[in-house]
Amino acid sequence: MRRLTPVSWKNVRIEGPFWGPRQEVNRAVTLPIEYEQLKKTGRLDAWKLEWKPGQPNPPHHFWDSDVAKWIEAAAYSLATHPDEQLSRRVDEVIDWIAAAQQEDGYLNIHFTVVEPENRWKNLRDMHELYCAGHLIEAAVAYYEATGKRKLLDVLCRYADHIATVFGPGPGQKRGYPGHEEIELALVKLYRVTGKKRYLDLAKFFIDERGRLPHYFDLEARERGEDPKAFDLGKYDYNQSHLPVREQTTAEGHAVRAMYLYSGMADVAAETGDRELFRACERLWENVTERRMYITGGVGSSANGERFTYDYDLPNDLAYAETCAAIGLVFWAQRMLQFEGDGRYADVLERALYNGVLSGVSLDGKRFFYANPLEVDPQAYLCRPDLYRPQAMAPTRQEWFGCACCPPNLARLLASLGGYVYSQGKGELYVHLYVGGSAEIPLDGQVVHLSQETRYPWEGSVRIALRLPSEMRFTLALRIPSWAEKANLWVNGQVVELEPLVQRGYARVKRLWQDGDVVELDLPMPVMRMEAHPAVRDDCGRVALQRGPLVYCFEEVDNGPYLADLALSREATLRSRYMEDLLGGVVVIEGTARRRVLTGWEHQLYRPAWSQMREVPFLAIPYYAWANRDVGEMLVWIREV
Ligand code: FUB
Ligand code: ZN
Repeated sequence: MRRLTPVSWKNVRIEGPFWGPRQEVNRAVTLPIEYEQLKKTGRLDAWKLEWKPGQPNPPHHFWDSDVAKWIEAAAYSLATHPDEQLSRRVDEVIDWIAAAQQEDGYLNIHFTVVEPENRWKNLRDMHELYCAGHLIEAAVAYYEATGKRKLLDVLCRYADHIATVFGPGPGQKRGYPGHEEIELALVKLYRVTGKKRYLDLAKFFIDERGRLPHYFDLEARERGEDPKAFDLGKYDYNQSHLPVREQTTAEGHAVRAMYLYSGMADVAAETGDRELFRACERLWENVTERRMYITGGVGSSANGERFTYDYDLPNDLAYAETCAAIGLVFWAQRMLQFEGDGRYADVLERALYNGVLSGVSLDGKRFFYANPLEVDPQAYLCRPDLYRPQAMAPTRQEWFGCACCPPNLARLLASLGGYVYSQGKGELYVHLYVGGSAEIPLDGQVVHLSQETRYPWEGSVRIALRLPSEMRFTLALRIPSWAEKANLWVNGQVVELEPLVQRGYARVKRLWQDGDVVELDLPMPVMRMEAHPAVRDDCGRVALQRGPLVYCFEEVDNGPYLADLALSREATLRSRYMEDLLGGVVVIEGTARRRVLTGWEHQLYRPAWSQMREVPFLAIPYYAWANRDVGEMLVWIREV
């Protein structure tokens, strides 16, 4: 049922001018910083299980996951950039993790030292299966990157233990995680070990969710609690309000939803379950057609970090957690493999270049948790009732009490190579235009492919093929939905593109020769984007987009009161590469209108007589905002 397989991150080297330096900053700056934070906050030492009741800083119930994500990120990085110190650090942490495993295979810091009597008693809130999932992902990645089995063996034992506790058999619990994650992790474990019991367990967790009698009610009663006292609302918070196949709208906590849908797509792919895949498609349509920001951010509300209702996409109160945009990338990548349908790659790219990348500063040292599309720093300072402290700060933070986003970013950036290509029978797909090279197994041979490009600043891409012998296959090149009038050349000869494009890819089928060169040009004019009229916060406004990048206005370039800026429909919009700005970015310039600021002393309101004046404006890529002075920021600008 799934036609394509992603080419592993191990086989892809990223070297181009945009992502190359970012991966290097991730490796050389972000990973060491995160290690220090994990150490400083007690997350690493916690594995030694030395904490005793009464001592300060008890290990939190999902600290395990922060460390696991860091190991996973380190693994991807080590696969392409050997690093002695990093490797030693990871091995040491793995030794602690292995030593923390209990006799029966159980492995969780909090429930070993803080409340051992409560193991598996509160799946709804306590993240045991979530932590297990992240540890499994780390183990699989580290094994694949280095060939070292220690962590993998530990996690296989733990997964085997979990498979004895949960399942449909007599004496087993028919539970499932309150925070999804383990489902997709178990599919990875199945793929690397070939052991079907892991796939069966993933499927079990997915199919049990939302069934009646409701497991979270049963376990709450067993704890002596009233299930109705659950303070996060109804069970749509954790997507257990209905069996997953009956769900048609994305509800609840956005990160949980993204991980669940990713796991559903994985299980559908492995089992050929069309009904489950159709459920994914319906949810996809709901998210991307009604509940997603133009940046690929999802989860509009800080209250429950969750989805709300169709077209509710406030800009200033947007939560759009970095982890949720990352989760959307995971899900999109999985959906893309079924049919090679470019609409999934379009969303993947939108989220990656905007809602994900905004999560980390250019120097790799600071992080956003929430990713709003409009900011007035004063509002954050004075309205703690509306803006969640730290998580919604208008400046990136060094770390968070709840530190899910920084290591999530690190693992996505380090594994980016795994999102660029897919291969299927007689088909090689290029989803993302990223400079570098790849060794791609195809029909029993290895295709060596290299990409040269300045994407996303320029839309021209040169792809060179090195083949062991001539090979017939289809090279499917993504034509992003924003790209009109693309041009294609093979060995310098123009190829008519239109007849080749299906579902967002130009499918070039031929007998390829060693040394063949393909050139693609994707013109990148500045586009004014509008939102569906039901998105009330964007009515009468436009957002600027060029290529995959969404742009924003910052106070440091445009002065204060950004909401007063208005763009006329006729305004000429020019783009220009500025090497010295923000590490080198293409900016968008032009003139906008704003009111003349005279005569306002001692007045709050007056009859409308203000003159408008033309002012130059400068917009920068959204991902790069908040890397200079603290100030206002705006994505959707008024249109006149
Ligand atoms: O609950 C674990 C993680 O912390 C979630 O994925 C994030 O949304 C944050 O709540
Ligand atoms: Zn997060």
